[in-house]
Amino acid sequence: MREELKKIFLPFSEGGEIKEIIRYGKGHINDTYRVSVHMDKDQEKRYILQRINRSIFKDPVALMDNIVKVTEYLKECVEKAGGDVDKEVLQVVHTKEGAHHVFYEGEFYRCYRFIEGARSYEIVGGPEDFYKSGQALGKFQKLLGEFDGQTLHETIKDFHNTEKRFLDFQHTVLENPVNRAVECAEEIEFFLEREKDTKIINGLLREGRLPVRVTHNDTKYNNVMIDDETREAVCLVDLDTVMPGVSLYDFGDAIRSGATTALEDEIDLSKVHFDLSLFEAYVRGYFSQGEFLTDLEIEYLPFAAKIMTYECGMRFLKDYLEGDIYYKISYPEHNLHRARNQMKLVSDMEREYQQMIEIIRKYRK
Ligand code: ADP
Ligand code: GN1
Ligand code: MG
Repeated sequence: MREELKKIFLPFSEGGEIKEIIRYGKGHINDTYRVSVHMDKDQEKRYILQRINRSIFKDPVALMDNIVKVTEYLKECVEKAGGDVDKEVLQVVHTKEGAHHVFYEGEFYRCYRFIEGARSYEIVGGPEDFYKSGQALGKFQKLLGEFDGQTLHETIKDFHNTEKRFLDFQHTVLENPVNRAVECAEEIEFFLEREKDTKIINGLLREGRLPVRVTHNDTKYNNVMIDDETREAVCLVDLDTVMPGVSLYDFGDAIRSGATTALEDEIDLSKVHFDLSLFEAYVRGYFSQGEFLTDLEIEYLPFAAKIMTYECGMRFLKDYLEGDIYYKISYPEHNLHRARNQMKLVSDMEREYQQMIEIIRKYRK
């Protein structure tokens, strides 16, 4: 255990003896650790300690302010409904001085209660699990429908502004900073030739036809905690990007990451397929939470799945073209392989678009 991490954790400590601090989870952005503390009477308490990625999150204090506001609101909702707050809400641990972070040698650290008896997965176990994940997003969006988005800061500007992301991508392609553009000409073309899709959500927003809501913005499947026993999707974690947005982003990213037959970085594309039965299960779960979307939002759900997959693939490719400065990678071509994987899913969705539309029609209230 690194002594430094122990020192960083101490202000959050609620007593007991620190037994272990290990790297935890498979997130691409922050440095996550699980802290185990031995308490009295042989009890163990666990925490998540995270170093916030400062090159991505420029204002960690504002970010934590968002998370505290949203989690306190959700906690109240869970309490009112007689739920289990230790499982169903991400809980921020404050320092003894009441701060929501520790600043140590230029870095920001925060601490959460560890959600026990549940875990997140890199790949969906089956339609029933994904159905429950759809229910969880429906519930999350419905609850946050009552939360005042005006009180939140924009933690990453233009996070799902696909139109803007496309322009940035074009710019990177032209600049070709680390000379990788030639080897990915085909991949680059794939994204460039779909330019018109990148303007659609912004167009609807500009015309005032889509409501701005409070959204999670990073609903990938490994940010959903699944209960070990009941298999309920008990909690959405990773709230760094909670801010005003469009419901379509959250539905779309959940489908992108979950309705697939392989891991996000599977290299063998013959194993990567968009899975319509998982899509259907998610839609069923999502709609089971009642009517919280407008007709136009519902109409655009298939498009949302496609455009969020496209956007994610384009972001991976851009990062590859820039020399891997954003996402954590395990080997040099990791981002390129991730991009190809998302491209395969986009192509599948384009082919199966009509079936997606029919599934939405079948389950909408
Ligand atoms: P990143 O922003 O890097 O993706 P996350 O906040 O998603 O980091 O955390 C990484 C992983 O740690 C998650 O995918 C989840 O499995 C796990 N995790 C996060 N918060 C908790 C928590 N409070 N309790 C238990 N596990 C958690
Ligand atoms: C990142 O933080 P993580 O690993 O849950 C990214 C998402 C991407 C995702 C792709 C803040 O999510 O936007 O869709 O990787 N988060 C941020 O796996 O950029
Ligand atoms: Mg995450």
